[in-house]
Amino acid sequence: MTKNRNSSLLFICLATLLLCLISRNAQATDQRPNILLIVSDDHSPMLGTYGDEYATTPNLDAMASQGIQYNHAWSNAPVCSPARATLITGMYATSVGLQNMRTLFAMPDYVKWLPEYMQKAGYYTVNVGKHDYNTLEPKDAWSERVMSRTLKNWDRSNYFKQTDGKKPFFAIVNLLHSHESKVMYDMEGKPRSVADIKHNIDEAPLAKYFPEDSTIRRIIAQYYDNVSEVDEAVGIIFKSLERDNLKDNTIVIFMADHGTGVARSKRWPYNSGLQIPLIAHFPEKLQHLASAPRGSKVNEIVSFVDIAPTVLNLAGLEVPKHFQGRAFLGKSPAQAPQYAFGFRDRMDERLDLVRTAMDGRYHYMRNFLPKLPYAQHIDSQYAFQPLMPIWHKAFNDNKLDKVQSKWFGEKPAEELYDLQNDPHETNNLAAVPKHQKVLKRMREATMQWMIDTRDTGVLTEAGMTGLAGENVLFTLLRENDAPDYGAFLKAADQASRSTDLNEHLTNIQNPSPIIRFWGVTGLQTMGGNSAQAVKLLEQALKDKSAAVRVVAAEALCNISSCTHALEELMHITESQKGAARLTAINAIDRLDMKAKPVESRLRTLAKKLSPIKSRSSVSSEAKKGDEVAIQANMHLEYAKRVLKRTLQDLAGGKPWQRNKAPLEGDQR
Ligand SMILES: [Ca+2]
Repeated sequence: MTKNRNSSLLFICLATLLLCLISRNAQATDQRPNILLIVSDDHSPMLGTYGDEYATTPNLDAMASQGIQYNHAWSNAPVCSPARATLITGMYATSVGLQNMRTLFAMPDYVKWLPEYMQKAGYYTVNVGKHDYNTLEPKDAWSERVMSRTLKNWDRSNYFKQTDGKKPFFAIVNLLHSHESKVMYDMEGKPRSVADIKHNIDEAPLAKYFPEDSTIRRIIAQYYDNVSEVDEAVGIIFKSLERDNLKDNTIVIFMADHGTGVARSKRWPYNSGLQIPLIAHFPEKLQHLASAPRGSKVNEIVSFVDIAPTVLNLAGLEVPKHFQGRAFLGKSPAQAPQYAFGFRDRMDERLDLVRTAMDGRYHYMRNFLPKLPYAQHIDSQYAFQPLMPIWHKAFNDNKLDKVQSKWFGEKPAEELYDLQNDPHETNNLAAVPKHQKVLKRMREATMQWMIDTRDTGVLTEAGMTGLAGENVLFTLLRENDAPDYGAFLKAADQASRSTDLNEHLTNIQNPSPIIRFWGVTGLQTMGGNSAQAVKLLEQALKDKSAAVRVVAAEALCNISSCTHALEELMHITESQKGAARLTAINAIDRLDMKAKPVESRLRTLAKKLSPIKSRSSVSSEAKKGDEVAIQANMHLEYAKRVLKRTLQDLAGGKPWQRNKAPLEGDQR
C-alpha cells in the first residue's frame, strides 16, 4: 500500500516535472519575430531620407539606409480615426461605415482587430499612447495598454513580468510629438517660444498655395522641430530594444498616420494629406522576411489597408479573406496593386465626400459634393495654430494670388494632378484634352473600388444612421437581398457630374431615399430652378428621410424661397439628434445671412445644448451595444461647434465664408 502510494507520488512528481520542462521548452522555442509598429502623428515624409534637405532626422535616415523605404506609401484617410480604423480592421473604413471622424457603427462579428488575431496566435499585444481606432475596442485586443500619450518609449516591464520575455510581442507605439496640437504647445503643455525653434525660420519651405507670412514659416519650422523629436524618440526605442536583447528578433515598421497637421494637408485628401513616410527595419536573422535588400527605396504602392495583412504574414499567420489589402512583407508577399485609394468624409463637424486614387504618378480626386468649398470652418483648426486664420484673413483682404485663393472656392467634380511635375497639386488637368485617357482610367478605377468595397459614403452619414439603425451596416449592403449598390453610386455620380436636369428630376422621384438624396443634390449642384424642380423640392421637404429633407431645404433656399425650407431645417435641428441634426445645422450655417430669421431659435437651442456634457472620442471602456448612444454624443459635440460659429456670424452680420473664390477647371 505504502509502496504503491510512493510510486504514485513519484509518478506525479516526474509527470509534473516533465510537463514543466515541455512547457518551458515550448516557451523557449517560440522564435517568431516581435513586430513593433511605430505610428507617428500628423506628418508627411518630411525626413532627410525622403530627400527633404530642411529636415533633421538622423535616426530615421539611418533606419531607412539599413531597411526598406517606401516612396509611394499612403494613409487611406487624411485624418487620425478613419486612417487608424483602416489599419486596425484591415478594411477600408469606408467599407465598414467608419470613415467619418469619430463615429461608430456596429461591426459584424467576423471583423476583428489586428491584435485579436495576434493575441489568439500567442503574441503578447500592446498599444502604447493614443487609442483612436474609431470603433469599439474588443475585449481581447490588447494584453497591455499603456495610456500615457507622452511616452517616447515602452519600457516593456509588464511584458517581461508576464511572459519572461519568451513570448513574442506585437506592439503599436503611437508617438504624439508631431500632432497638429504640438505646434503651439510642447508635450508637457508649455507654450512654445520662437527663441527655442532650432530650424531656421527664414528657410522653412512654404508650399506655393500658402501666403508668404512669417508666422506660417514659423509654424513650418516648428513642425520640422517636432518631427526631429519623433526622430529622437525612434532612436531611443531602438536603443532600448538593444538594451533588452530584443533587437535581433524585432521587426520595426515606422509610419505616420497621415499628412502634416496644417490646413490643406491634414483632413484633405491631396497627396500632402495622404502620403506618409513608411520604413521597414529587419534584423539580420530576419532578412528572409524582407521583400527587398537593405537600403532599398522602393516605388511599389502600399497603403494603410495593407498593414494588417502584412503584420499577420510576418507572424506566419493566415490572412483572413475579408481583409481588403495585401501583405507587402513576409514570406511570399502579394503583388503590388496599381492604385492606392483615399477618402475624405466628415472631418470633425464639417461634412464632405471625396474619393481619390493614386497610381504612383497621377492623383485623381472625385468630389461628390462639389458645392461645398475646399475650406470649411473647422473649430480645431483655429484652436491648434494660427495658420488657417492667417490664410483666411489674407483671402478676405484680397492679398492672395489665384493659386492661394482657390482654397476658398467651390470644388470641381473632378481633379487630376501629375505628382511628378506638380507636387503641390495646383494645376488641375481634369479639363486638359490630352489627359482625358488618364482621367477616364482613374475615374473608372475609383468607381470600381467603391463598388468592390461597398463604399458606405454614398449613403451619407444621416442616411447611414437611418438605414442601419442598430443593425450592421456592413452586412446590409452585402446580403442577398441588399439594395442595388450600383444604382446608389450611379445617382451620386450623376449628382456631381451630370448637367441633364431630367436625370436629377427622375432620381428625386425614386423609391430609394438614397437616390432621392442624390437627385436633390444634383439639382442643388446644377442650380436647376425650373418650375418642376421647385415643385419637386417642395414635395421633398416632406420626405420620410431627414437627409433628403435637409438637402431639399438648402436647395430651395438657394434657388427659390427660404420660408418653408428654414422652418423644416429648424424642425429637424430642434427635434432630432445625431447625424440628422448635425447635417441640418451645417445646412443652416451655409445659408449665411438667410438664416437670420431663425437666429433667436438657434440661440435658445445653443443654450439648451451647451450644459450637456459630450465627449468626442470613444472610451476604451465602452461596450458592444453602446454604439448608438456614443455616436449621438459625439454628434452633439460637433453640432455645438457649428452652432457657435453660426451664431457668431449672424451676430456679426458677416458669414465666415463671405467671399467665394472663382471656380476653375469646372468639369461639371
Ligand atoms: Ca493623426
